[in-house]
Amino acid sequence: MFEKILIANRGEIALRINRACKEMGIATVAVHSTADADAMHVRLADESVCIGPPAANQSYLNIPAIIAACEITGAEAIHPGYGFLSENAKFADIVEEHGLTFIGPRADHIRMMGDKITAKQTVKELGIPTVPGSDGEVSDSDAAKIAEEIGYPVLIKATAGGGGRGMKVAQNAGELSFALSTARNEAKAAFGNDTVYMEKYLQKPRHIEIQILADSHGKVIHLGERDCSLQRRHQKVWEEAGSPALNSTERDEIGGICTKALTQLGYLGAGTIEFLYEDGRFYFIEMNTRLQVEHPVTEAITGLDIVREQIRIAAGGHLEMNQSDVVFEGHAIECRINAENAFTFRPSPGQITQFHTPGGLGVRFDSAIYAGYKIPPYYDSLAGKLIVHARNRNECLLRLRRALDELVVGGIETTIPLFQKLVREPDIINGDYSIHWLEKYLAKLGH
Ligand code: MV4
Repeated sequence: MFEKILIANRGEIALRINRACKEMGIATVAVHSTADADAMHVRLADESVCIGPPAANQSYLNIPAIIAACEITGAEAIHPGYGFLSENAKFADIVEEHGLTFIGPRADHIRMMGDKITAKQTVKELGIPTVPGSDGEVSDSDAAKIAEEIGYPVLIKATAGGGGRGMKVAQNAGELSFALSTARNEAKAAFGNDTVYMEKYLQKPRHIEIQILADSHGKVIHLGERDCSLQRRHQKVWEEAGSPALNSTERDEIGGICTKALTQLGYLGAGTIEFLYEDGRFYFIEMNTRLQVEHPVTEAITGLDIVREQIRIAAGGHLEMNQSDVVFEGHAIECRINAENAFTFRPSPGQITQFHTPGGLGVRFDSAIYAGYKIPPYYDSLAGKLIVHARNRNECLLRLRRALDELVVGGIETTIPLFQKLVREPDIINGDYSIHWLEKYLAKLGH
């Protein structure tokens, strides 16, 4: 096992990784920008190294500085968390070239899943269901013919995309050439690559993703699904495990398809296969080759520590459990407490004047903020995650109401008032929502 790990991240996820390391007897190194000198992740790690000025591209994305921090401190492995360098295949290669271990998938798999056309073709060949569409790249000249074959509405997506950028719907043949050119222009501007592909546009799906763990000895297991349909502008707001829409037969079936596919692929580490789910059918959209923000809801219902498993896998260890040892108990919901206005989502960085976290049975609060801490304006606005677990979904919602009432974050605006309303909405209580529900709801409120 590693003796010392460098955590190449900040905020709540750096604390989450630090906790797993401490429980495994592993020493930790924090890295930080000059804006984060008084951040909690720096205080809790055994050692810390300043790696640059506030701007992320000069600090948390500064590969030479992070490699140098490993060499100075003698850290043997790097956990990248999520965001920043976590899905950067070049970084994973550089880490390994320096004789260090990247705690994550192999660089080739990160690269493969980063290209959405390659990802889709690969998983399709491995038996994962995909959205009907163009077989790979679509040219301006074939587009109309392919669209007629699959039927309108169609969606144009960028191969370098993800997270919704460079995506355009064409409702009919008349809208096709405009959708193609705007998708290409956006993709070129955002990613320097104007390659696009086409899919049938699913009108009212849910977003359901499967959590996978794979060790270096060929064992792959799934930890069930998370329903992340409540999003605004491709930012998840509320996540649940399990999905209110799935039964255990459907869960076992899609989980089995995913584990079989990733076994054949020789995948390593934690991964998430994202699907759209509509009318009882799953359609692959993307695979994430990292630890995800919403991993705690899966931990709550399985009792597993996903970060601990990532570290054990990276050190060459065996997964301790078989699929039959994974038992799903109860229901979990996560609310993302952002430093933002609850209804406009306008960022609200600044000083935390009051802070009180909820507690009690089935309540977890993952956060790096503290009373007196000043949230800097340079990074994302996630200030904390409230995760609630109970024996069933109804009890989970009641517990969530109670926990939200205990939570106090003063001095800045947060998304807490939004969750106070959501837990009282009939559609939410009934689990009756698609990927468009939250934006429609906010529009109805006048935002
Ligand atoms: C789609 C879709 C409908 N049909 N693909 C958005 C981000 C990217 N990961 C995939 N996305 C979508 N792909 C087809 N064929 C609708 C979306 C989509 C979406 C997906 C998940 C969660 C929220 C979303 C919000 C708008 C659109």
